[in-house]
Amino acid sequence: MNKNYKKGVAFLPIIVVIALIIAGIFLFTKSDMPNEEEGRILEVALSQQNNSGQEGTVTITEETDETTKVLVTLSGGKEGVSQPMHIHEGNCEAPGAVYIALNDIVNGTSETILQQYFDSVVSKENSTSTLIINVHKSKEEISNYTACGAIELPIITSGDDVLEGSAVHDVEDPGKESDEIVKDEGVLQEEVQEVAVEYGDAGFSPKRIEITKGTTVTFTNKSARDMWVATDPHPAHTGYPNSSREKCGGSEVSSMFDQCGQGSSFSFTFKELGTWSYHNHLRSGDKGTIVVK
Ligand SMILES: [Cu+2]
Repeated sequence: MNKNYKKGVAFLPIIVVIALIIAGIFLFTKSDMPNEEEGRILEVALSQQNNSGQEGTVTITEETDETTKVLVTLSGGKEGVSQPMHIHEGNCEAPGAVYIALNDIVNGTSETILQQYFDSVVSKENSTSTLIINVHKSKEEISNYTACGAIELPIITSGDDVLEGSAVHDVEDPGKESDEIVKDEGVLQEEVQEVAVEYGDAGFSPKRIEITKGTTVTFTNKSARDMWVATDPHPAHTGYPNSSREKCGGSEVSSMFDQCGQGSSFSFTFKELGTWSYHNHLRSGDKGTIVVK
């Protein structure tokens, strides 16, 4: 019996203990995950901008009928003045494009019922940008911002009704990899469901996968060719609901199963049940199938 072998045996109990601890953490985390029936709530604090003296709270609530309610209270506004507000990409210092328009704030409150899933309100698919909620001074002075707050992901606790956001941006290492991680963690599932599909020289692998609704599939190009993942049929890309190659570059891109251009990876969250065949638009004979159950 050599020395190294003995060493290995001595370490065995330690390895078993570590494995048990990891299993324990996993089980604990799982039982702590929010239940879809519970209805998630995310609160975002609005801080004043440009010395407006306005501050408040946005409460985003997941409703049981697959809609999402956005309730806003804001102090310091002028009576009777309508203040437009939106969810933007970017950050409070440099707001980007408008993502979702909310109803104007009048006399300190605004309520908007959005006909879309909670997840798609608090995070934007296929985007690594953070989202912010922004209040404008008035319709006339739309470029003057008076209050702003960032939507921070992921939602990490579920013990109480109110879930608190926690930014993961500072925790991860900077760089492209971390953007991916942030984006993936931003997908708020009951359980984080992610599946990887590789595109190699022999095509997509695995060629067929079965997933549950809400699963995010990430396609990664490991081939020598370019990859542009798109729903069948080629070249129209109209198979997956709401998809069409003609709509690439438009506002509905995030809900389309179409990469809309070549890239080394593409992540898409499947919310529609069905059997969805797809192809590499740049080599349409390379095909795959995603079954969403
Ligand atoms: Cu195509």
